[in-house]
Amino acid sequence: MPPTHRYTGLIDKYRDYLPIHDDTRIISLGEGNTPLIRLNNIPKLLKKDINVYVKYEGLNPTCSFKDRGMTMAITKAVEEGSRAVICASTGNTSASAAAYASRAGITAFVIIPDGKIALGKLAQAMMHGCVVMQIEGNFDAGMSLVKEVADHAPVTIVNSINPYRLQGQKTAAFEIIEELGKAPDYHCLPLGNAGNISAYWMGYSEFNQIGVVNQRPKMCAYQASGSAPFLRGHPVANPETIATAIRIGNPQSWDKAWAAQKESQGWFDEFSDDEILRSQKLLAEKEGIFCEPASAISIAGMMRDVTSGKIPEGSTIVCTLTGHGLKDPDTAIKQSAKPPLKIKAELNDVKAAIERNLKM
Ligand code: AN7
Repeated sequence: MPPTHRYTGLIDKYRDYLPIHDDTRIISLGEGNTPLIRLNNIPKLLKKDINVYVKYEGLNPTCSFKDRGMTMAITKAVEEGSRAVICASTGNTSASAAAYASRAGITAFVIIPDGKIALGKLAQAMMHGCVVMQIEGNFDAGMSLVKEVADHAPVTIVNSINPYRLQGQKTAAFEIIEELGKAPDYHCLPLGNAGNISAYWMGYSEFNQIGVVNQRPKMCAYQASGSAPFLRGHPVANPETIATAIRIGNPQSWDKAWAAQKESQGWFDEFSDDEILRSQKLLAEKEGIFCEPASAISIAGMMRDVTSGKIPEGSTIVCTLTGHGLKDPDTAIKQSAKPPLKIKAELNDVKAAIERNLKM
């Protein structure tokens, strides 16, 4: 059999739309090309005639959407001769930076908040052998340190203030348009440091501008109530939420996110930790899709806005699931309604357990 087409990552696929030279050495782990899965059971529960898809970004190489931006940021850092990169992170950026830096053969320094990072993300950063600096402070403190130190040390910042990050991340919008044959009517996503909403808006706008589509979605972005600077209208000093990925009080892409919301005529909203966890569980139980708590806020948002009619019936909606559920096993296990059944290793006990627990 002749070899069929081998997917080699988003830079290779979308090089015509990215600031890449023909001879650029691409640092890739095959990121992008993630599934767009149609939800079946949750729309039925809502009793609404809607087309909802999830963009399952947890299936990227390091299990979050950050890989889309990181392949670009590390590729360009290497091209520009950089030997080291640095980022502040609530977890996923550090996991991705660590992996792509390893791939490139350069050093990654990551600054993470003390004790507030999900276990899977810490495992990734440690496993890839980057230099992990855990600070007595939150993400925002880490972010200011990174911006300061980059003026004094030979390191390239790979947070989303690095413009190549957003360039890579905009390709998620391209993929969605290609799969749907149009832009969705609404795009729901979590909002933290505000890089992703800015990148999606850029991607949708570019394909709209060159005439691939003639419409752009309303951008609907959601924050955790304890960490909701866009709802308060100003930075929040001590952000708190169980969704540690979006525990960010001073978002770096503040103006870009407001522009996306205004130009798209979308909106921001907020959810309690309980609501976030309930939507995470619902998605896992009803659709078989496991995302991390921060990602589930896009489901919470979609459900609230569909139920209220703010998103009308007949709409096509895409929710981005930014990270995989296995990133944060502690939170998943703690909130599971059913702990494992403790039973004897005997046929009758297993049979009885099956009969008691069959779904009707
Ligand atoms: C799963 O890793 O900021 O609004 O340092 O990990 O683009 O920041 C993570 C953010 C949503 C928010 N969902 O996206 C980091 C970091 C997940 C995330 C967001 C993040 P942005």
